[in-house]
Amino acid sequence: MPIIDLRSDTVTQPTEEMREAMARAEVGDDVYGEDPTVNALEELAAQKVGKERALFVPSGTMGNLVAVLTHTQRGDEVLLEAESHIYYYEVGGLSAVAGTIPRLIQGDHGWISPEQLEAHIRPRDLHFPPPRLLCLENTHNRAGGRAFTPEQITRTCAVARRYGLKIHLDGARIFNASVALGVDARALTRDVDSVMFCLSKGLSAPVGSILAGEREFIERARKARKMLGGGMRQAGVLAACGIIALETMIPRLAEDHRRARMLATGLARIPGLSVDVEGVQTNIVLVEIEGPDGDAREVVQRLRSFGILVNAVGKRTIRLVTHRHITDEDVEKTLEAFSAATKSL
Ligand code: TLP
Repeated sequence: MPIIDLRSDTVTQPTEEMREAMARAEVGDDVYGEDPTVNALEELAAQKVGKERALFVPSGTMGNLVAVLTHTQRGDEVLLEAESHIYYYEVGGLSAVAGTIPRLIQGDHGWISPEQLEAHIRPRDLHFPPPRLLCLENTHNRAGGRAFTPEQITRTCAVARRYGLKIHLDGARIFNASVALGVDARALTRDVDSVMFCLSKGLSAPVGSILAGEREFIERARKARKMLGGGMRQAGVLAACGIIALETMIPRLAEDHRRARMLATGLARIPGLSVDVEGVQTNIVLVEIEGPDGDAREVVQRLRSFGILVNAVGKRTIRLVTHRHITDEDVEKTLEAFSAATKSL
């Protein structure tokens, strides 16, 4: 049975062009700064998000952790959205490794307004941990891929600046936001000190993420990456794919967004399911199982028997993520399978 894998855009396979580039890549020892392909990727990546320098890291999780480690000291307070990936899915690294204390802000569909931020910043006081860093997320994973505009970002960041906070952006899917909003990624990163984005999600590179920021920040981040064991050697074989990802794979994200909308529209028509269709702005769809016995895990299991892979992200919530391997026909088949799987609920 053919499998339709909507669990994540992380499942994308490298393209043929990437595989060829891997074979050809000129490499060196990147811990000595001598891998020309890594250096080329870092230069291109920094330019794409309008920062002085960039650092190639093995994963988004490590990129975010390196950022927290570099911006903070032990005992500092990090303000972040209650459903943010850094808090929810990164094994508590900001506390366990960086020794910081998270202060959660329940945002509006993943976004922290200037007023909310201001209400959560406590005055300097002997008793309080010093507030040091604000983390934002765009697009916001658990909010269903919501994309936040340059204006929203500028307003919230202005409050952070007023209180002397550093700002890190978890932009794992920043190019999805850029394509969906029709703005250059630089407009989404100009107000932040550092940004992490992933090459290995919708952009189809097999491995790797980027952390970008000012020169001095990236120099210190390089040391933090080394401490975490993320100093890689002939990483140019991976960086070669990252270059192709950034040069060729961004515009096609619009197709993933169109298919996510198709999915959302179709799912919303199925009795027993509810979807905020207008809220589907990028490549993530959240669908709620209604009814007293609605159980997302049960539906996930039933869908699996039709060859459809999706994730439960809440008791009643299923997440579907579109990507390069999902076709219009796959969307149709997925809708049919959902109809069948939810009939007897
Ligand atoms: N997200 C993964 C899972 O961890 C949930 C996914 O399938 O969506 N920030 C954001 C906003 C992310 O969505 C992810 C990955 C990361 C960071 C971490 O990236 P990796 O997986 O490279 O460590």
